[in-house]
Amino acid sequence: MPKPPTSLLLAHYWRSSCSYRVRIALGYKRLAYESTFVNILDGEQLLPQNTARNAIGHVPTLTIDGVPYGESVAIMELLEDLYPDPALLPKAPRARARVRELVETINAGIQPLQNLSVLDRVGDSKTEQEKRTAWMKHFIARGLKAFEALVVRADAEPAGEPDAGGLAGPFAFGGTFSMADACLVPQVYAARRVGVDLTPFPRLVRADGAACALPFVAAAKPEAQADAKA
Ligand SMILES: N[C@@H](CCC(=O)N[C@@H](CS)C(=O)NCC(=O)O)C(=O)O
Repeated sequence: MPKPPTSLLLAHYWRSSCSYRVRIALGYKRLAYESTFVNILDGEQLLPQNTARNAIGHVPTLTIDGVPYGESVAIMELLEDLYPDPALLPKAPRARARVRELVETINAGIQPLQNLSVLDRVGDSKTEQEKRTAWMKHFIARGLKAFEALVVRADAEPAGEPDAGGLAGPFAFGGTFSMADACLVPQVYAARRVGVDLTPFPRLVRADGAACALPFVAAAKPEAQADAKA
């Protein structure tokens, strides 16, 4: 078992879904960390102190013993490599690919499209909020529909098959919490905020409920963060 790092500093924002993923992963791995907050509504992500650690000007960044790492999935993969137990990914290569497929359905297929810098191109934040919301709802529902289909397909695989999720849940990929859940919970939170109808996605709602009942997931939720606004 590798030694815990001397220091972990997370630059994050309470309502950033990518920050929320990393908070969940850190909690799952039982790693304590310090926080520095970056208010992305005030544009703090573009200030030199943030771009010095995160070249594109995003949150989150995890600084490990003074060395910054950006991109939430790369951060979770790094934590997995450094601290493999408890695991965020299954060991079997094909099951591992299935979890990564779920992760990327959100990370590549939804989240970039709901980003502030993208929404600002869709419509003005003061005068065209409806247009922005409609855009987000469309792309979130499209991605969650795919996520639901992938989870249902994995549930249906006979146990022991390489792609089987096994046990039909309750989590996104079988009976064990994984990186797919660390991505799903923040995405469902964002979906609810913008009013996406989740009734077509019962399996995904069940996985979200199972994950949110875990104490480390509850501790990572936006409202539990020190920079949360009412
Ligand atoms: N792929 C990156 C995306 C990071 C990202 O888009 N962060 C958002 C918050 S979830 C952000 O900083 N947005 C600020 C902006 O769009 O200016 C990751 O997974 O960390």
